[in-house]
Amino acid sequence: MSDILNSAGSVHSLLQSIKQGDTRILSRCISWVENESGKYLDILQSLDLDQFSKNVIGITGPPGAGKSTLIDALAGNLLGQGGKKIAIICIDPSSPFHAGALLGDRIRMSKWFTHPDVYIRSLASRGNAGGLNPKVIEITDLLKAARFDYIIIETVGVGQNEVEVASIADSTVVVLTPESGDDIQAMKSGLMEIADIFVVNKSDHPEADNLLRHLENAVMYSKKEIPLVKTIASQGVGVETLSQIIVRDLNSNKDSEKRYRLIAEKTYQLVLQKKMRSIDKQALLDKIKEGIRIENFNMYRFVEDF
Ligand SMILES: Nc1nc2c(ncn2[C@@H]2O[C@H](COP(=O)(O)OP(=O)(O)OP(=O)(O)O)[C@@H](O)[C@H]2O)c(=O)[nH]1
Ligand SMILES: [Mg+2]
Repeated sequence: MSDILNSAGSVHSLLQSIKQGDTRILSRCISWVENESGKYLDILQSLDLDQFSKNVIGITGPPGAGKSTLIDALAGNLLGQGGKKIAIICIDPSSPFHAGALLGDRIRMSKWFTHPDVYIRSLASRGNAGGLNPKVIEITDLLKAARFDYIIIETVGVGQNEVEVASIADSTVVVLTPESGDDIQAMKSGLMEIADIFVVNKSDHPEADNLLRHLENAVMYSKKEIPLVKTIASQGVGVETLSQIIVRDLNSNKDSEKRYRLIAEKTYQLVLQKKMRSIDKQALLDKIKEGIRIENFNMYRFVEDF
């Protein structure tokens, strides 16, 4: 492996290895992307992906809704179809540190960690406020290059992160529980916009039917059709149905306009990242000092000229 990783001009062979399922090389390339080191840019620029293929599943919802438990069961179901390879990305907002993020999900999804057809990668989120990992777009594309049949991304939150994950996922599953009532009220219109599928998990809870009715009502007034699925993730109940609905949603011929918007949104995020990188704070400070020294400094004129 070290030969391929170290020698010059071997981006092609790296990508070949990734395509052939070499997860050690895949992991290394993901780390390069995360750290913007090694051949990361060459690799990304050599990707040859079908922008219209759909296999990215976003699973989002409030903390503790049962997302990981659901993914665990879902992975079992999808693998049961035979011959499928699954990648799971968990984005953990509770810890900005990698080790912490990894440990939490390693415990929850322990049974898949050694499965040859499952690849799990935990990513830290941007910081304590949550949000997606800034490299998740690129990492998802590497996983696509690695020819996973399904790429499942777990993110926490009712709020901004959900909107973000919807811009990466081909099918967004919003997991709610009877416990998350207040959040839903606050987010209703936003949730309708991003959800392709609603899951009412913990439906063993006595209030579950209330939530279901509430959502049914909301969905009736929404512009698009959003399937609702009741699950008890911890017992595997409803998982088969959910799995079928997700696969159907991925295979459906949704309007191509949405595809273009999705690609535009991802490109926008990448452009934003690139622009941010080009801002050198020390240079900014020096320029401000200079500006204040020689003229009547105005921050707004300065920003326009920057
Ligand atoms: N009663 C009940 N408990 C469940 C169900 N699904 C998951 N749980 C439990 O809920 C707790 C949280 O589950 P997780 O799968 O870790 O939830 P999560 O949404 O991934 O949590 P975070 O990643 O921390 O946001 C665990 O103790 C699960 O066993 C369910 O359907 N019914
Ligand atoms: Mg989780």
